Amino acid sequence: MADRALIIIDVQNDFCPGGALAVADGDAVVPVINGLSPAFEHVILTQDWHPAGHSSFASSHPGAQPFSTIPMSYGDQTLWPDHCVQGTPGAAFHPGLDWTRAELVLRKGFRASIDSYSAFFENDRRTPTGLAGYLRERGIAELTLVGLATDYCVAYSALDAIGQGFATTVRLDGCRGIDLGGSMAAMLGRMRDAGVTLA
Ligand code: VGL
Ligand code: ZN
Repeated sequence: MADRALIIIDVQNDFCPGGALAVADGDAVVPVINGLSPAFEHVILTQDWHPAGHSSFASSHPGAQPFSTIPMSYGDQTLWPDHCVQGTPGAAFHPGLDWTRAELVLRKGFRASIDSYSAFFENDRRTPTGLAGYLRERGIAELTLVGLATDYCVAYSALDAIGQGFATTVRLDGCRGIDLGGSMAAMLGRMRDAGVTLA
């Protein structure tokens, strides 16, 4: 049987209650993920990791409000409150998350001019992060995704994982969403249609 990996998406303080871009009940995923991870041969984490002044921050665009959308060279980009700034406590993993067994921490969103929701491709949908190659080279074919946020980084990662040929499951009990303008229902539908197993 091919190896299976648990991919833990962005379980960082800024996405948990009290954080800069808090997802409702975000910290509830921590005990669920801690319970799941011992069953996987491979544990991989992603970390949203923006430089100060990142182009996805509303504060970088005079007059723009958080949660509005602006056109960028690579397509529409939602603007967020400043979050997950490199080296800050908000960018650290939730202190209760057990990531002792993690073999890879993949950082994303570190280029100032482009955001990256997916663990596989930046928001231009073309620039790879290297994760697909890493997984293939290590013989990992089955992925289970958990983390924050269901309708952004988890969903875009799951859609790209399927597109890259990985058998992909999202464990919804290990995820929480932002739900901006119906994004939760929309992204659950897109994942289901693409062949992601929603468990
Ligand atoms: C995320 C918005 C901005 C996420 C990251 O982890 O889902 N969402 N940056
Ligand atoms: Zn971000």
